[in-house]
Amino acid sequence: IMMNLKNKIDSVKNLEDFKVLKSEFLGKKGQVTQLMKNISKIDKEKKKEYGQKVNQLKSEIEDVLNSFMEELNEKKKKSEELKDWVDVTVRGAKNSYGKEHLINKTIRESFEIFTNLGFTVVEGNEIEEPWFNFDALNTPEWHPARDMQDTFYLNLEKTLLRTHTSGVQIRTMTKMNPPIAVVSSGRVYRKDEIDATHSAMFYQLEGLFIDKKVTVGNLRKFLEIYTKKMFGDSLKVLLRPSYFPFVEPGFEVDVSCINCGGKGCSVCKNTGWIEVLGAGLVHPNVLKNVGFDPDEWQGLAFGVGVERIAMLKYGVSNMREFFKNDIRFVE
Ligand code: FA5
Repeated sequence: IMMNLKNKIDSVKNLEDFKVLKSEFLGKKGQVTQLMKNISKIDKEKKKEYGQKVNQLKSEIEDVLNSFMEELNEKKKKSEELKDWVDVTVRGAKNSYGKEHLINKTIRESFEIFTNLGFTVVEGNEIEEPWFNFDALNTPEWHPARDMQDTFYLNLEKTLLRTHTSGVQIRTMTKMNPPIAVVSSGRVYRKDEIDATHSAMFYQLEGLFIDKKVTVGNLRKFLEIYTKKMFGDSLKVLLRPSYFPFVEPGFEVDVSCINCGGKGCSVCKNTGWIEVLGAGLVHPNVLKNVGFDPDEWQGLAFGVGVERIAMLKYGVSNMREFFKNDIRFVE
């Protein structure tokens, strides 16, 4: 019987198996009970010895079953503990985090500089009417920028994809009274030849400041504060006279090349300078177009090429990287 028990106990996996096994040996119809019942068939003088042997067997079986039960409980406890067990030394799964795109970062940093100077951020329209994009900005019909070759017209030329953010100047001045200090940024579109520093869609950041007695000195100071905050105090700013119909005088603004410290390199094509924006004093005709008296109010305006700033600041050598949506670049 003991041999039989030991063989069978090996296949016990859980409490149910155990109960079945126990009753097979010790239950009412179990093997030991059967042995006890057989005592009536035993000779009188051997009954005592037989009884003792069966009782001994019974207690041995109980011992085996009890210690097996203990083992089973122990195993169960351990497996429950294991369920709650955490290995703090195992490496965690790698999370990838979203990053701010360099264009957004550059716009945000620029806005921060100007809002600290008292400017307010305003929204413009990507789909614009020719009046806001050209006419009100003193840009006559004959101006080459209006050409079909350069501008994406929509809706039988009643609307267009704005070619610059300067239309925001007009929209702002028709809504607000001076003094005005606003910045705005967004996409602009041109049929430009695409290369490392030109794209058919790019971002501009426009600034407009209207007050009394506004001078080129004010313009220069704003642009110096902006570019130095962006690139550091050692940066030099160069205003080159240039022509935009909506300003007088007008400038193209270069900054000293931070890549080579102004000595000359491939980024600045050995000139030591890089053009980053257009600017000027608001043309009197533009002020008249929105009903402001040019004798009372003057203004300054500037339009920054956001990608150019981002390329310089973050060392991006090709503008196309910004719009390829390559996750490695964004990361
Ligand atoms: C203008 O768009 C004027 N509206 C700027 C301005 C505003 C002048 C207010 C005066 C007063 P321009 O076409 O030069 O100017 O463009 C301004 C800047 O946009 C350039 O200095 C350059 O940094 C950037 N830019 C111009 N064309 C492209 C292009 N195709 N791809 C990327 N950046 C460009």
